[in-house]
Amino acid sequence: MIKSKFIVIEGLEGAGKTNACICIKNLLKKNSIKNVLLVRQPGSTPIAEDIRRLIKKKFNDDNLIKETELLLMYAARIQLVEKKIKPALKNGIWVISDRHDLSSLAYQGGGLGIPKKIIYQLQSLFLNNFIPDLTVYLDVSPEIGLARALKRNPLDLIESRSLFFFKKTRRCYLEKSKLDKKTIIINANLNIKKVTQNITKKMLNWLNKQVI
Ligand code: Z5A
Repeated sequence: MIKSKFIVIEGLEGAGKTNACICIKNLLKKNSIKNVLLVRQPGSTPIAEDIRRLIKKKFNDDNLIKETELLLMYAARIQLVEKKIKPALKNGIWVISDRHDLSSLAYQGGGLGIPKKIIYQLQSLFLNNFIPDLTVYLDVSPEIGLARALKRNPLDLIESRSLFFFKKTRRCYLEKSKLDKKTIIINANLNIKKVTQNITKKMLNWLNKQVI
């Protein structure tokens, strides 16, 4: 049996993270890995879900300043990591997370311009050396991703930001992903069938390399 792993799916909105999570969960199941926990960030514990609602809400008489937004993302993340992710991994359960700390680096760092060294400090203070075993980054252009997201629902607070914000966010995602040996990059501009095929192929390749 392979030791349980922490797999993270990243990308802009409309990249197809929901589809990727399901595809990977099914692939693990086919390969006899049936104990899998799916989580999302921010969220997936009662407190973290409350933080998620707060972050997404539009206030008429107040707005989140970028530093508050970053700290709330981290608060939700630490709650989830400590309460659910680490205990699951310890009990032999694989974890697939829809987003993790790379989202903070890309959105609050790349997009909002908070100095990356501050985000790395938070990462090292609160996550220590807890890093994903694998990150699957779905690279989509903001134009395509936002058009997909808009078809589904009205845009929330973060989704309503400018195209320039999402271009900066994507640039940061790409820079980091290209440098990280534990990240698989998928072209998510393609149709859903092709994207699913590419995820399956690369995931199988990764899975076959995991030692027992
Ligand atoms: N955020 C942050 O700023 N900092 C952080 O540290 C963290 C998060 C952790 C979370 O909201 C927001 O928080 C997010 C980043 C920020 N905000 N923004 N903007 P969320 O969870 O609601 O948003 P999301 O993570 O971006 O989810 P999403 O919009 O649902 O994206 P998705 O899961 O990648 O998309 P999807 O549901 O799989 O697909 C969207 C639609 O596109 C759907 O109808 C699909 O059928 C369709 N789709 C998907 N793939 C394709 C392809 N390949 N072709 C055609 N159509 C497709």
